[in-house]
Amino acid sequence: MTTEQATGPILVLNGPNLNMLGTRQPEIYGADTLDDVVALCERTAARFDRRIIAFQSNHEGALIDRIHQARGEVSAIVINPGGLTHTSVALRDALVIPEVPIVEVHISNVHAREEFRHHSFVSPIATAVIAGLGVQGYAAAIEYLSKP
Ligand code: DHK
Repeated sequence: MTTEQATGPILVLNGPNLNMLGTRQPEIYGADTLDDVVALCERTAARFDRRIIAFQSNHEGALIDRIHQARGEVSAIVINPGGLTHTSVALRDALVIPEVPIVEVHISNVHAREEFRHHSFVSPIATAVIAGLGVQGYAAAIEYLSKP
C-alpha cells in the first residue's frame, strides 16, 4: 500500500435491505436510519482527520463493482454485507481484490439469532468482525481503522 493510499478514504459498504434501517425490524436493527449511520461514520472519521466514502446497494453485482473500483482508491473497507454475508462467495472473492484491511460489521448479534446467520463467507478474510453493538459497531470499526 502506498502512503497516499494508507491515509485514503475508508469505504463504508452496506448491502441489501440496509437502506431500510430505521423502518425495518427496529427491535433488531434499531431506530437509526442509513443516513444516520453514514453521518455517524463521517463524524467518527473526521475525529481522526479521515474521510469515508459510503455506498449501499441491494444488488450483489453493484457492491462487487464498487469494491473493484476501490482498489488503489481506499485505505480500508467497513462492510455490513446484510444477507449476502451468509450466501455470497462472489462478494468474499471481490473483497480480497483491493488488498486493504476489512472490518465486517453486523448491527445485531448474528450468533444469537437463527442458525443460518451464524456462518459468514466474509469473516475468514476480515481483519475483524463486530456484531451486536448496534450502529456503534460502524463507529468502532472506523475508529480502529483510523488509528495510526
Ligand atoms: C443485517 C442483515 O441484513 C442480516 O441479513 C444479517 C445484519 C445481519 C446485521 O445485523 O446488521 O443476518
